[in-house]
Amino acid sequence: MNRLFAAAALTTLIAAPASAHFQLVYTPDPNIERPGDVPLKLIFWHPMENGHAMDMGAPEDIFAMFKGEKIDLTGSLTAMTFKGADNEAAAYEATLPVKRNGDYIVALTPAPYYEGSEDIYIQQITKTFFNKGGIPTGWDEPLGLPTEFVPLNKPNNVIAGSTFSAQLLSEGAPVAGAEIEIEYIAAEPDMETNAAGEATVGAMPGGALVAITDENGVFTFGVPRAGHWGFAALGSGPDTEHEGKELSQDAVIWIKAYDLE
Ligand SMILES: [Cu+2]
Repeated sequence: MNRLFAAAALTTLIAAPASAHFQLVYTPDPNIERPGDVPLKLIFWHPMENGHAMDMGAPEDIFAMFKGEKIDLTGSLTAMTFKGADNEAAAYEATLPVKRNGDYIVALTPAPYYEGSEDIYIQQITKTFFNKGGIPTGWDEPLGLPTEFVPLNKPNNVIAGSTFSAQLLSEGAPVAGAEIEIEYIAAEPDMETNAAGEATVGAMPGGALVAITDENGVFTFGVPRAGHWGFAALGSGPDTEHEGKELSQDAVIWIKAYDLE
């Protein structure tokens, strides 16, 4: 709660955006038909308002889980510059090699980011789901991350207008009563230019969208629109300190919703 209030208070002072930081692991379509290398854009941004982008440090880890087999993606990391609507920021690219049918669950552990306005570090451990051939193979299994969301609906093809539920875990245990921030990628990044595209929606009045997990650590959100939706739990991870300062170790999950046509 503190961070939401802090963000709102800051807004009145410097007219900074009130919505949330979100770590992206982005590619336009998570549903893959042919084998090949899938480019991923790792961007730390305010995607719902097409707002300020933050400089990422070199990620601590990135891997994909495929049928219980861990594929190290750190060797594919390449620095790039993301051009947001307001500013440019250090970001990264990675490559996901997709060969066989099934779920490829990518987990990114970024370097802790120092947020000067709050005098804290933020580390958003982020899961994004890819699938080849429409064959489900483990999207509903936890990866054993320090904190993570485990989806209760298949995350790579949610129908716009339906609901999405997930369970929040910290060290494998459900987290009840956690605040979940909800975000939409308003201006999808261009894969060639690494620039934010045209915004399709504006920022919401009233600041960040928020849900609360129930006693089993589960939240549900009615997904109103096709596109990329992200969910973040602030401070749900076990690590609370980095370089002598407070660390918010967050869980982030991304899903892709489609219109039923
Ligand atoms: Cu922010």
